[in-house]
Amino acid sequence: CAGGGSTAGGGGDDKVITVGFAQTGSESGWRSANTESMKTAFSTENGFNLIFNAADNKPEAQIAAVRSFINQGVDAIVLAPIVTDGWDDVLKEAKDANIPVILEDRTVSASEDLYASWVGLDFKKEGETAGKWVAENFGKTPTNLVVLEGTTGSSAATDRATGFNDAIAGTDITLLDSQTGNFTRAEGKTVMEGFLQKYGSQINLLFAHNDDMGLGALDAIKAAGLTPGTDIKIVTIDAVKDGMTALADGEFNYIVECNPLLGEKVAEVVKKVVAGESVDKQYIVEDQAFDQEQAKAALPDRKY
Ligand code: GYE
Repeated sequence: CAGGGSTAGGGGDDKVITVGFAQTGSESGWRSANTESMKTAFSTENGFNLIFNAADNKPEAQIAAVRSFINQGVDAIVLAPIVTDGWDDVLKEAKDANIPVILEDRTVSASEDLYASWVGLDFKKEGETAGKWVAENFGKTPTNLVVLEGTTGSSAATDRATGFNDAIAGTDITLLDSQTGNFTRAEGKTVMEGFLQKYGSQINLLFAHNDDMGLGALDAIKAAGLTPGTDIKIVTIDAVKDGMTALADGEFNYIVECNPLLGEKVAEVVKKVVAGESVDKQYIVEDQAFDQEQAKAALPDRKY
């Protein structure tokens, strides 16, 4: 391309790329950080025209958003699928219209031929890391566990549950109850209230599929006169600032990170796909994990 840099920023190609991004909604701190990362990466300065849609975690609304992107004739569609199933038809429609689809964050059960690439996280490994820590610390004494699950049917919830359950198999940990809190603080609180009414101080351990549900549960635990982090140990996933603060303050006991800053990588993949260059079928971003001391050390530099 002649005289690179004719557009502002590092866009390279002169042609603006119109991208429809179908986000899940705004259920959590992780999601806010992810949306911001995507909007920054898909900026005008970077050569994009971004059409953003958040579906309020309603799968039908998200399918409708993707269909509307197809009708608008966008250059590419980025999809953070709320649930795994139900994508075959609309992804086929995108393919027939020659519009490439790039998945970010969660994945789908549809055939791999129906999307160009997936930029995401190893949710099963996240669950496993949480489960291993729990097994090491509580696996040899009788321990009663409750679980706050993420959105039912999402790859994040399904795979985290699988990884966690595999890791605690054969330990002295007993699962009292497991219910969805839809990745939100409000539902995390309500479901935990229900658990506490039913099982009271029998509960020794809470595994929440994300920080926000764990943070909601803190209110319920305190209202029941119990001390989070001590009477009930708490393990979560994400490592957003509020979660890390609860961990550093001793109210959580362990957090497995899930990196929401995927925007730059997704934008790079979209540019390649639109340019007809080959890309990998999946890019998995690495996560770490934190105990209370590690959270104290990491907190000052936390970006989200
Ligand atoms: O853990 C949760 C969010 O899909 C990884 O969705 C994402 C999850 C994340 O709402 O906080």
